[in-house]
Amino acid sequence: MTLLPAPGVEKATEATAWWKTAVVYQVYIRSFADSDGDGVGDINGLRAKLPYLASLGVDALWVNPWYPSPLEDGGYDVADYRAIEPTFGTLADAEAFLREAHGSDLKVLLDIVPNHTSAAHPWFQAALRDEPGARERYVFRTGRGEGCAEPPNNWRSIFGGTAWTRITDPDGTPAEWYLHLFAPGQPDLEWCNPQVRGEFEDILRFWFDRGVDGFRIDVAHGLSKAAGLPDALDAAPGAHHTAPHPAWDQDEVHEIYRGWRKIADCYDPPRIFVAEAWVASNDRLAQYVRRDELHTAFQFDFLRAPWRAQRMRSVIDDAIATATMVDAPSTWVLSNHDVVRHATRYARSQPDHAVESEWERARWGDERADIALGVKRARAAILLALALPGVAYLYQGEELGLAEVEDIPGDLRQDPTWVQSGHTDPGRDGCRVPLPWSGQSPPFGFSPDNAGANPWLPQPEAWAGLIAAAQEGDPTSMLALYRAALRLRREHLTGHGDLEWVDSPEGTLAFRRGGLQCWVNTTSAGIDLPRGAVLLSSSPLVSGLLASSRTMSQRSLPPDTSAWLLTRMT
Ligand code: ISL
Repeated sequence: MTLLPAPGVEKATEATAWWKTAVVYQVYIRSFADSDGDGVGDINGLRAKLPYLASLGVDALWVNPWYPSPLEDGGYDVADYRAIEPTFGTLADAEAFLREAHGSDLKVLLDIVPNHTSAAHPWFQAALRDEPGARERYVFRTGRGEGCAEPPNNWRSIFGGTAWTRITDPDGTPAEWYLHLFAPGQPDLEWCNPQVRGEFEDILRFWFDRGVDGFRIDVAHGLSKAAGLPDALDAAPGAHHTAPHPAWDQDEVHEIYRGWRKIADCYDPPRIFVAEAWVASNDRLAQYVRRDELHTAFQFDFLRAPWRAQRMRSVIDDAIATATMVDAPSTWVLSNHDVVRHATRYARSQPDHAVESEWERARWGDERADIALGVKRARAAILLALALPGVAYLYQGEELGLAEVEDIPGDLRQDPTWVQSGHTDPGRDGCRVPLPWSGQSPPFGFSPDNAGANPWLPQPEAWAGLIAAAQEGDPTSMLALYRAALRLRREHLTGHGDLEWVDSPEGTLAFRRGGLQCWVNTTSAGIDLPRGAVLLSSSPLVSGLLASSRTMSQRSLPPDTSAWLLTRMT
């Protein structure tokens, strides 16, 4: 690869850049495919599935953290940013994977975790030993109250409990507290320290030099904290999704990303970023994707929208307006490794407010899930997401129609949320269960036959009906729907930027992009569709005779169904 002498050369081709219209498939590597039979997914398992991913029709893969890690938080606790977790493989395996993915025309995004390291990282170990300057790379503070026995402020960990842990000096005396916005095994880094900045810029180059096409930035809104670490007005985890909070979304963070952008622009082709930033408003989100900062940022309002046309429409309008303001593409996500799978979110009554996963999980015990309904809506939702302008992210297993696994026994749960919430929130394991590829019983081809270990989370027996191998040959399967939608999106939608709403009855959505119309029915009654060739529908359409004519047939769009129609260009 060559380094360009002058950043900015890429601007000429930016209008058609791949990352503006891509469909990105998220690989949660631990649960994707296990090549060596230890019950944990790995890089060689992923390599073996590249033909599957290429034939699905996606443009890029985002691989969740694969670095050495105690795996206290599924790899988001990184002990070494320039190597591979032995359970997942070797650096040579990673390099082979990058070559092979590129050979299959797939770009690769990695996950960078700059807000915190693992407590096992040599920097934190040096900090515990109180080596000179080592504690300045993290956020250590003296406690409050008598004997400094109270945490330095009222911030809460996202996983539950206080965000501070007190250490003891080598002689056993209680000493300072360190900040961890997530698990105690994930100490927050001090981004005012130039050593921290230099280290991460070097890590970016390490992977860019190996051909990685970009990074998803974990907790991109967390790196800078308000000076003096003041108490939060509302300390509840997640409160900052709707209001300012001194731990999150501070203005100083943008300078960091301006530096990162310069590095990415020095490569040919330029490398790209997508920010995971949970912030209080779209205006705040737009700041992350200004022209000299990051390329894209996840827009989570769509993922949090209930299955209600009016709410979805306003979320879509807001997201597009914000992205347009800063000339960035919108990003559409229905599921990821942190939220309840959408086939399950849509399987219960739909509230009239944004759906947070904690809220969703809290009602598992009270309301039965109608998974058939959830899956029907999930089929309709993907036709909506893939018809929208911008980038779409798919989460592994949604193309098989997997629902959340709600009944994992407590003693097998691994997400720190489960323990840190005092066993009140089951956490995120239910969307991370290893994929079912083939066969009639666990491990469903996830691990080789005669594997020495069970999958790291138990798979439901009922997944026998959802294995990829069976869906391959079934034109009515979820997999077939995804394949068809991805092919038709390439043929009819790439390059048609704007969305234009079309009048449609209450409880439905209809819009035009280029020559295609997308119709979505979230009501419980069928609606008439306009004329035009039906390219694809998420469930079978109903045909009947028009009341006004004995010959002309009228198609009706059933409840919880979407359709793509080919209509005349206007
Ligand atoms: O609101 C939040 C914090 O601002 C959370 O939703 C947070 O953004 C989210 O939990 C961050 O997730 C990412 O970082 C975590 C890891 O556990 C998740 O899996 C990852 O996606 C810590 O690294």
